[in-house]
Amino acid sequence: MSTINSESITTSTRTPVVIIKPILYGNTAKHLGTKRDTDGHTHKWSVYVRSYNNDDISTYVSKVQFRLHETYPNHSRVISQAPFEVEESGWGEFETQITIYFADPNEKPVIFYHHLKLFSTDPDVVAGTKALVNENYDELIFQEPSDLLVRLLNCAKSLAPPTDENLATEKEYAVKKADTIARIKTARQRVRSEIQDLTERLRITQENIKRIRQRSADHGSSTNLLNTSTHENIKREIVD
Ligand code: SLL
Repeated sequence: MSTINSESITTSTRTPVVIIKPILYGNTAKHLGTKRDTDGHTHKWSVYVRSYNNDDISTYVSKVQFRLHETYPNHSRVISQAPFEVEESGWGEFETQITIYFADPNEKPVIFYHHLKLFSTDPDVVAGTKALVNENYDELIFQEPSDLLVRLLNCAKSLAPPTDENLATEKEYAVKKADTIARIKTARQRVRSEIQDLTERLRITQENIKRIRQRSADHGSSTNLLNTSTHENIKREIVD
């Protein structure tokens, strides 16, 4: 008698669990006004990772490593509690490597890069009256997270009620999202009509070839070889 492993049945028919957490990462920078005599620094800046909707990501993020430029002392900065942010000053822009580690050590850390921007052509930023914000939206996608991680992901509470600034950011990203979707739709439409065009040209060419083959079979010599003028005709018809 054969036995059925009930566990394998449950696993294979279960809907895969996917949890998505939207995040913001980037940097702000402010001109100091002058070049500092002691170290030549011109800007104060901060680089950060936070939740897009102001949730407390520290429930499921154990630490974030920010790899700064090697000109900084201790250039690997590890932050193990919220806010996941490094505040510094400096004189130059560079690529920061950001690694997010999760509360479940079996979950692979996520590594990405951010260009730490200091300079802008906005006159208010140049004058130091407005901070530069160079921020990106992204999503952490957890495929089949462990039960432990699912619990932690689902209990990420809001840090505070949304501020005007949060709401403004959300609106800005909603506009960007709508714009991106519209551009993807236009591009898809263009690709679709190019494919239709090419398919039609292919169909016409195939028909021409078939017609010419047929004609050459009807009029061909007994050896079934095409003479030079037939070759010329074929070429002309395919090009047309
Ligand atoms: C550049 N490739 O040349 C870049 C490097 C490095 C910025 C920029 C160090 C501050 C300090 C600092 O601002 N490094 O520790 O003095 O523009």
